[in-house]
Amino acid sequence: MKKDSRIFVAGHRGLVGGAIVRKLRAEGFTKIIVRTRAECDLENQGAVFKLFLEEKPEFVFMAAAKVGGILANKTYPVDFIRSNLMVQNNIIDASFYSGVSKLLFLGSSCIYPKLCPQPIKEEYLLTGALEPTNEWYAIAKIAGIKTCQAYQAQYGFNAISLMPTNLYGPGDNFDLNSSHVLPALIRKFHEAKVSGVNEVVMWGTGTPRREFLHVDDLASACIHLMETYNKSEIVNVGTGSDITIRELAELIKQTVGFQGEIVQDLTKPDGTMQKLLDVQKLHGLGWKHRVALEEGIQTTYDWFLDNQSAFRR
Ligand code: GFB
Repeated sequence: MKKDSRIFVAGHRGLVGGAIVRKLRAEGFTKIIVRTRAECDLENQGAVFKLFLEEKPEFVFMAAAKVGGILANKTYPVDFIRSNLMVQNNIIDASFYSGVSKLLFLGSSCIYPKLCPQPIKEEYLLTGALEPTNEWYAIAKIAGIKTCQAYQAQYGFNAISLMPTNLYGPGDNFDLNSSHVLPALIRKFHEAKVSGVNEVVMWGTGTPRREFLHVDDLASACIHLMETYNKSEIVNVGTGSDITIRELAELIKQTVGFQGEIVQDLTKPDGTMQKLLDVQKLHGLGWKHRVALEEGIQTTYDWFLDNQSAFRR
């Protein structure tokens, strides 16, 4: 990419898209194309093709997706499979037909089998059954990977696919029903602290393990691999270490300064017990994460405090 390359970031208002735009601007890229949902409904094929033919982007970061935590995925399977299939097909097709030089597609660690050796290597994809709570999203993302690989095989279109682990950071979703665990617990501990409530509810047993990558690190990896990686095989993007949900809750409790008790809601699903990514391939491509979890939780809490009016119930 040149500093004046035309770069489209799909999903720029989301956690990932926002971080990619911030990073591109910080690195001096000057022609970053973005569109709100009102300006271009990415589920509408005609609108997406019109945008691509008018704007002629050279590079595309595909950070637009219908995302959510375990409860949202379990509750709205139609939304997760249908919207993601429509959006990614429109963007991948329009990228190829409008002459984009390179597309970066973002999947997720949930594409891997529920039960597979840990840490998870890229070649474990499609070797076993998926985690039921998010198989709809996972199938959509696997279809996106395969579509990129098909365009590369049949037409030589330069489309690469990255598989990030669980993400967090500024711009995250803090809605308690649809969010992921880390932002949800930040909000729960903070609201309990300020309201004097003595208990915070943690979903499930707290025994599942999760790996957490700060979204600014992911943005850095996306730009690095957009510049350097040109194969269709998928690449995991993570930190290579994980903790239990209970340990995460204790970490967030300490960061927020909550003094009360953590109680379990066993009516909520645990989901997969572990999904630690093997990051040897990523490290071999010259990139490693920088933000430590403790530091990332603190800066994310700081961001939440500065923006919490947006999340008031
Ligand atoms: O982050 P999370 O919603 O998604 O849940 P997944 C992770 C773990 O945290 C589960 C527990 O075991 C939850 O039961 N947990 C504890 C909580 N308290 C809470 C809480 O207050 N809120 C939430 N949300 N969880 C997602 C997939 O799975 O991973 C997505 O559903 C995506 O599709 C994402 O792939 C990366 O990590 O289980």
